[in-house]
Amino acid sequence: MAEDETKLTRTKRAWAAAGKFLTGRHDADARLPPGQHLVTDWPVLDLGIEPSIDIARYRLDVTGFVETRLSLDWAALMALPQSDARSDIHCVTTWSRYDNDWRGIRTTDLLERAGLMEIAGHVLLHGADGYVTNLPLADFCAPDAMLATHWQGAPLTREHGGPLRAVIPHLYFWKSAKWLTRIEVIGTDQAGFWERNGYHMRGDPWAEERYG
Ligand SMILES: Nc1nc2c(c(=O)[nH]1)N[C@H]1C(S)=C(S)[C@@H](COP(=O)(O)O)O[C@H]1N2
Ligand SMILES: [Mo]
Repeated sequence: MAEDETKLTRTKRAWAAAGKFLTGRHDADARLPPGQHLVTDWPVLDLGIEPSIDIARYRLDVTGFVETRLSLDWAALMALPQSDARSDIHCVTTWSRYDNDWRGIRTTDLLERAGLMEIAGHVLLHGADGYVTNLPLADFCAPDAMLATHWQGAPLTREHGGPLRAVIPHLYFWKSAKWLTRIEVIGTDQAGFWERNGYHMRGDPWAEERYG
């Protein structure tokens, strides 16, 4: 697990306490959520450990409240339906980036293979760097939610979470775990890394759910 107390987390907790970036404006119809500004580049944000993942040894595990636990190697992942989806990125640090073309596996196509138990309610997404983030199953199963392998036609780079990252476009981007290695289906909600450090449990950009 990444160390909980760092300069970065202290800064973010202080921002949370001060309500930094909160504008109080709400317009659910606007494409650009309140308090966001557009960028055309793609900033890199993470805890600073960017694991190098060997595809030959890579596995994606699906554990917890599922009917069948999965441990899929790269070939098994590639044998699942491959889909394309275009979506916008909204980062809690106030940048948004429009029209990202993702290719990968729809979260629903993967979860269909595992089957959900009745008590399943949320997921924890685990990254190979020790990062964890939580989200409701309903958000994880949104129609444009992906386990992405490609961005704008090219394999995801390591810095952006390659070989496989989550993309949950309708929530702030901290919910989109990079270097995804495990999807843990849980019952009641449990806080992930940033959620324990002042960020919101859900993170809807249009409701400005930046801080919890
Ligand atoms: N595994 C992992 N995933 C992560 C993070 C991280 O530190 N580790 N940071 C999150 C945060 S805070 C953001 S804003 C996005 C940034 O993704 P990007 O670097 O591709 O822009 O990744 C999210 N996913
Ligand atoms: Mo972020």
